[in-house]
Amino acid sequence: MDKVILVTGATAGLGEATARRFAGAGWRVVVTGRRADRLERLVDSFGAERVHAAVFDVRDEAAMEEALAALPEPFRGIDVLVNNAGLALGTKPAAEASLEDWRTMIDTNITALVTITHRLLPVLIERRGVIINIGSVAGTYPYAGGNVYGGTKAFVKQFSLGLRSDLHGKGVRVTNIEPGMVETEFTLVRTHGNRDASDAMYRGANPMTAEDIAETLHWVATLPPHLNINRLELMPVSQSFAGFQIHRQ
Ligand code: NDP
Ligand code: 8X3
Repeated sequence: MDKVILVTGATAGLGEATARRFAGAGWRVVVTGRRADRLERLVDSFGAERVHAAVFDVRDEAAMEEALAALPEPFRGIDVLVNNAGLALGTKPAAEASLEDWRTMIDTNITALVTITHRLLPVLIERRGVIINIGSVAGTYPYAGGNVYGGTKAFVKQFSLGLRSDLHGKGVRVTNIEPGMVETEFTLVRTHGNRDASDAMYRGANPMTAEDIAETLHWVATLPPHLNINRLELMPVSQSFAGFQIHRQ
């Protein structure tokens, strides 16, 4: 297998499960993230000929460029880009939310995502590759406290569709994956490290697993090249929709 996939945010959750799924299927995998020890664990599990660790903060364009320029030759021909690195910070209503948290979400979920996509588009076009962006149900359905997080994921959805238009005729596929609740470190990060709140979120909910999403990504990436999944929304059976809220005088 000479196919290469680059997964941003592969130190935990969806990204780590995706890296394991593809490496296990014989792909070469470039894993990225800030926590080098976790990336090294993936290299140890699958071997340096299969997994390459590129340690950088996605918001640091110079560090990203340095890491990509230093990719060993067998990992340079990227066929699949998974834009997964991202986060939510906080659940407070807009007027009480932290502006710094908002900026961190925008810098990570939007600016970094478009930066690495722009950087890798030439190789993805050359290889008639696949771009898989990790959006969210929060990009379609608003909920209280979702404010900027939902806004960033709405951007990711529309950017994905726009990329499809711009890549018309080039054979590059683009998919926006839009998961609902998946048990990962997502809520721990969102609550700034509140383990009890994170455990409470998932307790008894039978959420999706990171492996569920990794399996879906593997399916999307290995479909016949004439077939494009534009958007794919997934939820655990335990999650559904609620109605509008009405404030009465
Ligand atoms: P995790 O917190 O478990 O993983 C997030 C990953 O993103 C980590 O590998 C982290 O790496 C990486 N990351 C975050 N910020 C940066 C940064 N500045 N630079 C580099 N890497 C970064 O969460 P999930 O796996 O759940 O989240 C993955 C994606 O899935 C996100 O985009 C999230 O919005 C989305 N999503 C999650 C859902 C859920 O319910 N869990 C549902 C819908 C979408 P490190 O900290 O080591 O740098
Ligand atoms: C994560 C899903 O519903 O917590 O994107 O916003 S949700």
